[in-house]
Amino acid sequence: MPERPTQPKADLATRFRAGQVPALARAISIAEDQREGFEELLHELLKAGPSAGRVGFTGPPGAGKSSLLAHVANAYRDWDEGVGIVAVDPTSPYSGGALLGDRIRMNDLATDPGIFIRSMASRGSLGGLATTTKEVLDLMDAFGFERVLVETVGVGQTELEITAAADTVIVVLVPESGDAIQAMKAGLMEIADIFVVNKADRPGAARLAKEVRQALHLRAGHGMEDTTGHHGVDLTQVAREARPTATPAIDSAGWEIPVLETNALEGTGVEALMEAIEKHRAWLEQSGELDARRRDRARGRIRDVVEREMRRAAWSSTEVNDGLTAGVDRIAAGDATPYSVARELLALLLR
Ligand SMILES: Nc1nc2c(ncn2[C@@H]2O[C@H](COP(=O)(O)OP(=O)(O)O)[C@@H](O)[C@H]2O)c(=O)[nH]1
Ligand SMILES: [Mg+2]
Repeated sequence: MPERPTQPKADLATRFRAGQVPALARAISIAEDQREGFEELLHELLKAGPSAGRVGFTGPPGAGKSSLLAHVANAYRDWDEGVGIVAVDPTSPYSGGALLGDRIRMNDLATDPGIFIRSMASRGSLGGLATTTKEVLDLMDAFGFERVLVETVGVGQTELEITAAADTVIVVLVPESGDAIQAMKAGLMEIADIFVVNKADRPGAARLAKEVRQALHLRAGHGMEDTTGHHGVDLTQVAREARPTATPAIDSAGWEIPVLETNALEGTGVEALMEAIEKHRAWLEQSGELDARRRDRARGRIRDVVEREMRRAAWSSTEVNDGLTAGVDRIAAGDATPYSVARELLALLLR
């Protein structure tokens, strides 16, 4: 049987740059499976650096993240912008356009070539879900989508880490999800650029919005007294000068966090949400915060890749594996401990 011709990498990169969606899908698969040469490929494809507006949606399960995301995606499509979507929430029914059916044109989303949706498996990712998901976001960005949207369930460290790969983080809460204190405990207050209290049609929405505002004010009041911002500037002073009388919910970089109410079934409040996202984008660019966030992300990514490579280098080395086997015997014989064996193996690796 003739051998199936293998696609040379340069070719994939060329097709990717030409905007061919199958090439994006293939690049994502290669990154997800960490196939031979995937880092070479990522290097090649990600040279241009980030340029998309990245928006993250997080919050408890059932809050309406997918529903809101679909509205936002539709709005961008109306502006004729390309949209990449990454869903880490395994319950998000994006495939097949099932989400809310025709009510918000999710069917259009599933067949629209200006939209690319990828669901990430929440388990069993080879490189760690967070790192791989960030790579998928980067690929969608590099592919040329103007907007890249990501949805995660705001519960664990992994999800929070993924959310931090967005420029604008929207935390979606609902009356059922508990009070503002719970959101603070879950670390959601720290990462939110915009708060949305969804299911505004349900009782308790207005009260929750009020609680969130109060919690933000409290944090702004206490948390900012003696903190300095990212750039060593006393932002308390900056914030005071900018708004001498108000006590707004300003975060440590000087952004006033809006708390919005929406009804994702009806689409109520979605317009205000779009405005808030655009306003945040403009603020990110003007304040230098976008640059600061991208630098932070680059730093994190370098660490991720170094750690992943070190792990791979360690456990793919015959010498290290032999040392591991021998070490287990020596521990069993009472001649060593895991610490002494680990030190020897590290010495082998770092010599
Ligand atoms: N009553 C009401 N239901 C909503 C609203 N937004 C979403 N839902 C419903 O809540 C459920 C969960 O929505 P979904 O977007 O999947 O939430 P996710 O888990 O956060 O992505 C679905 O049945 C939606 O139809 C809303 O504003 N009001
Ligand atoms: Mg969802």
